[in-house]
Amino acid sequence: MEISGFKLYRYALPLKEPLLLKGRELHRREGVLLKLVGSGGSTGWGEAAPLPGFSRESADEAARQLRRLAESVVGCGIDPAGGFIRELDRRSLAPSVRSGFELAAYNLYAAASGRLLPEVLALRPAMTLKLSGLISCSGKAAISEARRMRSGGYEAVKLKVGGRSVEEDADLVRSVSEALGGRVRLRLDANRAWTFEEAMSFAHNTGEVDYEYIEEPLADPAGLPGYARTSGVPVALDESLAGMLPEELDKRAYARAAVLKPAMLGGISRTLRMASRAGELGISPVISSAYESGVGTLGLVALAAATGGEVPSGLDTYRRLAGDVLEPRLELSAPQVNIREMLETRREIESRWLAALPDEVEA
Ligand code: OSB
Ligand code: MG
Repeated sequence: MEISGFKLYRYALPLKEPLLLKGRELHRREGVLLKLVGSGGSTGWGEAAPLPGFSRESADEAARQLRRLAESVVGCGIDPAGGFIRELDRRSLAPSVRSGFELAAYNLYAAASGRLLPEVLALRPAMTLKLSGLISCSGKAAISEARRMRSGGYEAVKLKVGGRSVEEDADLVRSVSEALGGRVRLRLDANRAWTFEEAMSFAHNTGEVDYEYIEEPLADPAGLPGYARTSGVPVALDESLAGMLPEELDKRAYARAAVLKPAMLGGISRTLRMASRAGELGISPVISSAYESGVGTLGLVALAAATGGEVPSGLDTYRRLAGDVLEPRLELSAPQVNIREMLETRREIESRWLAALPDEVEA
């Protein structure tokens, strides 16, 4: 069986509230969907959704690259291990494009071989998945979110810091930690907001708070090993992993966790290699989302299943979408997911949010 055709769509999804990302406000989530069609009639969907403030490529650029790539694989065999995933290494593709294409290709292969996506990604994928909750607000709202997640049974909750003064952040971390009540692991994410001195001051101000790790505390990541050593704070890598080869993780064994986002790393195969290298080094691999639609999020569910499902994955960005391209929407509002049930649910692509990109028009 071979790839016999493809179709590209742009989507724009409404958000429950505007997203604040590295100082910009995002009012709609935009991206590109790719549908690959196999000669036997199977289809595979993928999503390229560069995130403003995090990705270098625009959605327009992603659509252009995705079209060129899809055109070049028409007529090729559909087994991803059979060549064309490796072939992708020879092209310079934006990470979200490679990610979206690989997802469509693996989905097509899974559909044509009558298997679920996690089953083509791993020999023995997990069939239940743990999720972490995400708190991106402040003050009373953050405390009540923390209480809700605690009583909902979450094992891990992530709180965004770095957007306030260091003292305010430390106060918020303390009160969220109290609201979580000791049994829920607290993860923090500063998104490179601090100087070394600010990060040290944060460490001193939260000395008595027990948290699992803090992602990317430093504006200058060169200081991370020194910071981890002198402060004793458990550090996780996220932005630092963009463009990194799995072998390069070896020099970063000081890290407690690696936050793995295929849209930033460049796809499923790289994310799988990164996760297994991290595991070998004692770095906890955390599959995480970046406000993907349901199509991309299902890919993340499959990846998390393929990498074990035990480390709570950060997929709570899905909750921020007020509409989705999948109908029915994914059910991700509990701390545990039954993967088989989720993946075997029949879903349609909701055309309301889509615009087809006609072949003759440059995207
Ligand atoms: O820094 O981890 C980040 C989402 C989009 C872009 C960057 C980040 C995120 C998240 C994902 O926080 C949610 C999670 O990790 O739980
Ligand atoms: Mg992060």
